[in-house]
Amino acid sequence: MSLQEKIAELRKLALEKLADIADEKTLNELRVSVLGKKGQLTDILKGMKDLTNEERPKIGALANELRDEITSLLEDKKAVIEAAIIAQKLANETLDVTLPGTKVAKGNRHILTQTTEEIEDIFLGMGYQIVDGYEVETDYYNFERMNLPKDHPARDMQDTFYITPEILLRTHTSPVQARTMDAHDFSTGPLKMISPGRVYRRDTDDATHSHQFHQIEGLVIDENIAMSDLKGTLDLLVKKMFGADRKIRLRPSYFPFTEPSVEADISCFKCGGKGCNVCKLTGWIEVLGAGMVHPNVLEMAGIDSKKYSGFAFGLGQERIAMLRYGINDIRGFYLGDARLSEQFIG
Ligand code: FA5
Repeated sequence: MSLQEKIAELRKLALEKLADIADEKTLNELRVSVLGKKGQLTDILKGMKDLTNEERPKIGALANELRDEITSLLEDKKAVIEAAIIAQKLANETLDVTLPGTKVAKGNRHILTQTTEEIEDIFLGMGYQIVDGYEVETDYYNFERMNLPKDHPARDMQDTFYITPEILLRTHTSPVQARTMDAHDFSTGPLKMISPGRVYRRDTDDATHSHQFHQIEGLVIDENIAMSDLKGTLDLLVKKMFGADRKIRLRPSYFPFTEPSVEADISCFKCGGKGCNVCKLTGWIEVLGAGMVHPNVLEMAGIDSKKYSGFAFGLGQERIAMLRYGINDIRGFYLGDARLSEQFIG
């Protein structure tokens, strides 16, 4: 076959292949195999050395023509393939703006946070200030200033986690009472405060006890504060939180920092008062301790106990939330299971 025929044959084959190609990779392979340095055209042109001087420029011109033609066809094909890719992409990515959007999951405050904030609102409405305390406390404020000297047997009721013999994780929010009394200037008016926060105890965990839980301390000090003020305040709190029909029971109790002292129970949400595993067969769940501030506690803060009196209370938010929402195991609050919070949107 002459070189001229070989070039014509290569052209025919290249055009046939080109017609079938639909992707860039195969297109590139064709370019390399026909026009590349080691391609078929170069191979054919190796035969030029055997041509006569007259034939050589003719064949050279034919080879150049073929190179130009194939190069231009390859470029055209490349443009067609690229346009097809873009068209395909556009078709795939078509947006139907009428479709409903993907829902973004909204976060929700933990049920204990909601309970705390609700109680805060009730007391803010009665003119109380909200005070922050320290979770890491001194033995002095946690116990001694609460009328619990070092050897007092009632310390056993609130055994805790000690960091040093003098520094501990507070067992209750009551130390905030002493700190607030120290800071209060009675010439500006009565002291009315609540203080929410985390407390810690070496308690055995069960359905209603946790070694870490939340309390809200309340304290009112002024002239002529009486037990009836405490009762009225607790009554209002329970009615606002649970409704007028929920029963509250005050029973005499003992706290070294109040005299007299009471404990307040609310009728069990699960059995309605008949007795069950949640209320330990008593029909009641204890929610708070309270009483009239002990004169020793006032005097230790430099407050004249002949002139001033006050009441204080400490309630457990977990117990309040359990009663309110019928949650029957306190440990559920701390598992971090979002399904709990999702039930109580607020
Ligand atoms: C006290 O902690 C006193 N500081 C309360 C107080 C304040 C009395 C001011 C008088 C004046 P008590 O140990 O009873 O008291 O705890 C108060 C409340 O915290 C309980 O009624 C209960 O609701 C909650 N509580 C106590 N221990 C636990 C626990 N381990 N787990 C969950 N809640 C608890």
